[in-house]
Amino acid sequence: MSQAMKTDDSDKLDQLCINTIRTLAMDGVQQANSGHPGTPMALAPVAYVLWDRFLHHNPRNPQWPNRDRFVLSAGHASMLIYSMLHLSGYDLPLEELKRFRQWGSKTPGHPEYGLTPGVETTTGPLGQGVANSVGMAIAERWLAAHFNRPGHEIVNHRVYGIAGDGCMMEGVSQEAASLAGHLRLSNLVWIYDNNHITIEGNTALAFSDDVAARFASYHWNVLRVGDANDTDLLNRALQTALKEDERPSLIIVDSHIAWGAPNKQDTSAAHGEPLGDEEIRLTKKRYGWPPDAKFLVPEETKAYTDRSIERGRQVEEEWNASFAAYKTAHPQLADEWERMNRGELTENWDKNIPTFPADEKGVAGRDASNKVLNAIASSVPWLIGGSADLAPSTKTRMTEGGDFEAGSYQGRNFHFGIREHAMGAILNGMALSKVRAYGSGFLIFSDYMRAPIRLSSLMEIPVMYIFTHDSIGVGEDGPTHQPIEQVISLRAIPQLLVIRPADANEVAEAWRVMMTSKHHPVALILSRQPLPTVDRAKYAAASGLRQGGYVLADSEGTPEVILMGTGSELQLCVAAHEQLKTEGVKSRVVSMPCWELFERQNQEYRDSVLLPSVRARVAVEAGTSIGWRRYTGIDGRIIARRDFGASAPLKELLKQFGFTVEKVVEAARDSLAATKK
Ligand SMILES: Cc1ncc(C[n+]2csc(CCOP(=O)(O)OP(=O)(O)O)c2C)c(N)n1
Repeated sequence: MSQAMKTDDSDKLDQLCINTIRTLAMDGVQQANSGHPGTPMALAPVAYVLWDRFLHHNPRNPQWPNRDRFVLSAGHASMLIYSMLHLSGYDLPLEELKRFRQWGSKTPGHPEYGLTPGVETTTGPLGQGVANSVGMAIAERWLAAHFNRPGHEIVNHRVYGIAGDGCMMEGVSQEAASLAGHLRLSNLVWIYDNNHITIEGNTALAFSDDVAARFASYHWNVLRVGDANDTDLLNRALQTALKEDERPSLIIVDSHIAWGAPNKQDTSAAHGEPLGDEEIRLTKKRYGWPPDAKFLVPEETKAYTDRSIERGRQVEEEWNASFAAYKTAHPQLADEWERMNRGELTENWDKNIPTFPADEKGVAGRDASNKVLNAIASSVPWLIGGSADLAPSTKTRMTEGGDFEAGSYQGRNFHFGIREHAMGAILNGMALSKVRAYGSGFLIFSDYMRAPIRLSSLMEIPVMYIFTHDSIGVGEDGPTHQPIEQVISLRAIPQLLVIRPADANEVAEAWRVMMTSKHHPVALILSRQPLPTVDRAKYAAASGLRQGGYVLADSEGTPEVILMGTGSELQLCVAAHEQLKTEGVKSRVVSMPCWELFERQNQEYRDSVLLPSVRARVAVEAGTSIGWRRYTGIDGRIIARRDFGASAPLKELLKQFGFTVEKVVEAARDSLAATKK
């Protein structure tokens, strides 16, 4: 215990705080009888030095926009952040630490954004947190480039992340680190807890990378601290990282899991199991702690808490003064900043969104989206985004935006490289920093970014995913590129809005929904191929999309059969409706671009669209049939794809797979017959 040798008061206080963090973690996990005590015990000095000497934050206002960000990517070590938050003066009383992992507590098993004040992002799925931190560092660079003016530096924060071996092994951290190094994000510091222990045992079982060499090759500034308990060395390493202005920094810290536990230190048992009462007593004795005291926060640690609160107050006060001066000098920008931070848009932000005229030949979903995107971009400066190397295909480039590149951070078009997983996690970090961020790719590769999409949904943050090439409509590229189960698998994610517009005007409406969504991420599903632009004078307005599903075309009097579809298949329903009309069959066409929005409508509205008395129904979607039964009922018919696609020209595929007007008409007759049995 090197610090035990030191005698001056500040060292004593440091040691006391560090041991408080350790023992709170041990006690919290023991009381819950579940959790991960070892890593908080090992990293207590690291977190303490970082928070006490480096982190600019205000415990009394966790939302202060220019705060430094701290991300515990090793989310299982959550008692570390809960103890730090409590000790640093955040609104997280000791009672909450005692209720670790219990129903309704603010101390869930893994840190959750929006639940615990001071938690910047939800972590637990390893690698996601550090990848989010790259998004936060990117956002900081962009915000600084966009908002700062000479003599007015209102954005200048840093982003710190703590990663374990697990984070380092996960591919997403490597994709994100590669991009961070390329972009020269010197505002980013990762601390790697090099403790050689994971769940199954020593990392030697599965991991022998030279992490330092790997990060050096990613153009990172790599530093080493040989002992996690050496607070002086940690201090120096962090200072060195702050001086670096060309590269992100990685501080590799050698630590011992469950440091100080006589029988559990350096064992995988200490990773994810309570230490046990006896081991806790022995460990506390070693720390010079009263062995039987539980959740002890010594009175003396208040000196640190007070200091942390006071510093936070001061640092925000100074910033508030500089923001006031900024507001006087640059009222327009200050207004933008305030709106953005409140999650609002500019006034008349949608004034340039075009209306598309009826057109049989039509427009591809992706092309219509590009027009709408550019129209919105002209009035919402903090709408920024890009693609995983597919912008020419996804049509997500902002023509006036410029490129976000190393050293040229004002550009609005981002190049994530072919790194879908990291793109998703980076978008989460960007959205958490309040910019309106979008990322695009082929729908088929949404599978690569499913984990971050799930997390943006869990966090209820409005990330925008633009997925094009939405079905077998892709044609010749074949089954590897033809989404089948992707749309339904996205619909399975709670809180995510999945919108598959049927024509250009529905695309425009979808963007309206997407831009005004504050608490839901949106997946916009667009076609590669042209879709006829529906004649809205003849049929209903596209604004019906806001209800998720709406009556597009109707019969006189009660219809006998309801035809419903999304995206490229809606046109089949419209054509079938017209044909049935000539045969004297009364049908209704329902456009169903967003199931989630439809489900949010009241029963009365839903019944007015899908009349309960009409049991003859047909649903058409060029994806899997799963889920449609809910809307068709047992007598309904579903035209969908139950197997993978194939490589052939689109027209041939549609014929082979039964996506034709004739098949829809046939299915309608079939369903009508079924209801009469
Ligand atoms: C993506 C993902 N895969 C698996 C897990 C389950 N898991 C939680 S912690 C852990 C081991 C992590 O080891 P390390 O990062 O070294 O943490 P330490 O043992 O040092 O606490 C695993 C596999 C997870 N949380 N996320």
